[in-house]
Amino acid sequence: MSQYRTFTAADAVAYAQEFGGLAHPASLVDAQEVGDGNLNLVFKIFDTAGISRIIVKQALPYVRCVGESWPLTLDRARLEAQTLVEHYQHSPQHTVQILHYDPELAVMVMEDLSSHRIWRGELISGVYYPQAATQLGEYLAQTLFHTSDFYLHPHEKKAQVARFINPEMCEITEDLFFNDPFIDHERNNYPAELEDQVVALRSDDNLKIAVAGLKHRFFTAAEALLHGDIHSGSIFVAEGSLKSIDAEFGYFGPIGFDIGTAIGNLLLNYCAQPGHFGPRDAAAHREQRLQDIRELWLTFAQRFEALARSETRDVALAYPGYANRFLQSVWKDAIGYCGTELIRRTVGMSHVADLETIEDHETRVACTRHAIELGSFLILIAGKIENVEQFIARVRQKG
Ligand code: SR1
Ligand code: MG
Repeated sequence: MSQYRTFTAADAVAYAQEFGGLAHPASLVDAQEVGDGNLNLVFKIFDTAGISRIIVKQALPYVRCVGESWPLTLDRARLEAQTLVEHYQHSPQHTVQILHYDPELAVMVMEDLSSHRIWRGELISGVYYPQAATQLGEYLAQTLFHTSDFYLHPHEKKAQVARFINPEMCEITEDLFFNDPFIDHERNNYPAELEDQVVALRSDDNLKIAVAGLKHRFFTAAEALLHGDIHSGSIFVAEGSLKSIDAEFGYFGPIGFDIGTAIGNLLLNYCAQPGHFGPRDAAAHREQRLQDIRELWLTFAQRFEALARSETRDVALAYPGYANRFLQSVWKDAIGYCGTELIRRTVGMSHVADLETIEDHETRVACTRHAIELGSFLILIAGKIENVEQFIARVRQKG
């Protein structure tokens, strides 16, 4: 019989006292529930001086933003903790530290990141972290390389794939990214003014065939242990520091999915700029986002290739030139998945604050239209964009 119960603030304090690893656990006295994501409870645990010292996160047995009508596996807490522990081993600077987790209670205790801020909020406010994209590229290279067949023994890799089977969370992605926006679905959510554009997506054969290909690879391509939801709301930043959190969608999938999700969220911020700033600042911020995308991809690709040169254990995969060939396929995947992120965040159910917080309705609709157009364009031409400079040129071409 499961011992699961939903935590109160008092439960969270008691749990942090027991499992937070602090020298003086009795100094933890208070908790505040601060979860603003779609799925979970998140408690900040404060000491007697009112300083937040530790985080207690618990999965609810349903999708928080929808309610009990959408039940969801508690096993996602185990998968999240396991993914973050694994990623921490390979990129401790850029992964939140898990101090303890309990699969029965679907709860984990983790380091407090109050000195950091959620990247999405900073991007919306126009606060630039010039090192963040490089650090994200480094995080992705380290975690994805070291959980791939380049590095893991084939037996270990297969055991890891089994340990990270995550069917229910993958199904959410499979539906929200690759199905809903391309059919008439009740979960979809977009302004009435965009009906013509959305109907056009549904009847574009080339687009739907390309999306089917992306979904097929999401089903089958167990290339590495993905974060699985690495958008700017899953990333904490501070000056010179970046930490990934929220890995409940972690599973072994196509590397381009993580890269494309990250780039897609930078492009969503790019599209939203006219809704938050006047023309000069909006243009400057857009240049920053394009520079972020360049840094992210180049850092990822250079670091992955360097790791492949020095640490590949598989004899065939170590053959000179193969890692570079593989990265070309990752790049094409990433462009396609980036396009699906743009479309699912605008046409589908799960939107982003970059666009949603634009106060002027007409501007919000115009920015959303831009994101959908860019998304479908990128999906369609993914195979023809050879490098990041061509990618940036194509983005500029679309306004
Ligand atoms: C039902 S969950 C909707 C979205 O929220 C999460 O953050 C993921 O991005 C998911 O697709
Ligand atoms: Mg999340």
